[in-house]
Amino acid sequence: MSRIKSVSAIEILDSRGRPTLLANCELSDGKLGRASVPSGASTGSAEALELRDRDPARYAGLGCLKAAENVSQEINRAIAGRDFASQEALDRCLIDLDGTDNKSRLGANAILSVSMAFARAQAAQRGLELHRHFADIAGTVPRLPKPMINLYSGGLHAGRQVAIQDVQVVVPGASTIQETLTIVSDVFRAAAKKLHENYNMRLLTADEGGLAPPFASSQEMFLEAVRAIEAAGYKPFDEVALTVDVAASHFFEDGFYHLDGERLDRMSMVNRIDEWRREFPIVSVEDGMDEADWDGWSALYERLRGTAMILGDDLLCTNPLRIRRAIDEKAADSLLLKVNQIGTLTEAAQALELASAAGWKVVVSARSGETEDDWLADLAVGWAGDYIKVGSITQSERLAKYNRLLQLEHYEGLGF
Ligand code: 2PG
Ligand code: MG
Repeated sequence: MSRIKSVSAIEILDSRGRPTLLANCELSDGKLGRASVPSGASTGSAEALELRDRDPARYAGLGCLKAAENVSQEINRAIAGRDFASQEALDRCLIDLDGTDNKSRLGANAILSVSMAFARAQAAQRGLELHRHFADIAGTVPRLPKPMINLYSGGLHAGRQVAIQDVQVVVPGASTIQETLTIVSDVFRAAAKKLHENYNMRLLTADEGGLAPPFASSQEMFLEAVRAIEAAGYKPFDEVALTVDVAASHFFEDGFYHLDGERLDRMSMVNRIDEWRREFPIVSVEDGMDEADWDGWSALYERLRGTAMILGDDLLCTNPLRIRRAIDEKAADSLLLKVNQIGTLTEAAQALELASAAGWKVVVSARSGETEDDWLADLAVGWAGDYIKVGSITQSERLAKYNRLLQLEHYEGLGF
């Protein structure tokens, strides 16, 4: 039993300089939990609602004062002085208090900040490292996830210089996080050097720390990624492979995929992704199709299954109902898990359970707007994610997570 003494929240800034929330949860025995919440840019339309002030006089309307007040006032009044036997008991109470389907009254940012701060406070009360507490919440056995690390960015994360959003690298054969980061750093340096040679650019990075030179096309982005892997001395596919977040919802309009100046119908888009997969060492395709193009997703699944992960982000929004549908319709075979898409740890754990029971792979993911908080690393480890997706290795809000993985590897003796 954990009795809550009080909860409160303040507005802080994320890695894009936009407001987000930091919540504080104090238990009656004096144990404290503090957590901040991330924020996306290429959001799915089925995501829980992030409450913003919409006051144009502050942060162009993106302020979070109202959400902070909801935590410190209404949520605090509802839960202070009460005992909660579990994370689920607390989260159910928050969901009921909000009373909407998409957490739009109190705000998913407000609700998640409390859900996460309470988890930290409970972990402190139990004297457990956070990842162990997360594992107990979901009934999982902790294990290190393989990092999926951002190399190049386009789409909404880099001014749309090409249509697709992220090309990432994975190191299939690495046996530790340390080895993974060493190899990825070699590839990143080789890519940065080429960027200077080919585009006469210095190292400017996109929202998640990826490189974002003015590629002529998405195709060129893949080609340059392969060249960077080779220039760093590694064998594409076997030693360093690619994953892509196509984020197709963000260039789908009027029934067509507007890809780098082309206008593709559903099957042409499926064909194009398949061509990329044949030509380049791509082992995972995220959001290959628009979030509402369920038939397109099923067609992509038919085409790619067994050759690359068919990973749903905007399609699924970490929402158990949408995941159920995707399992039934054979629309995907992997879940991108982002807790703030659904708004509580309990619902995210349900999403995890559903996906795992269907034999899916799970990628625990950060958002493009992050803070220095590192709970995501503990979550990916505690919930035994197959992969963790945090962005590049160049910005501290990303490195906080990679560095936490290194700590868990070294001090907790955890492995893949
Ligand atoms: C995504 C994420 C992270 P955002 O699309 O997978 O890369 O982006 O947080 O902007 O939704
Ligand atoms: Mg995505």
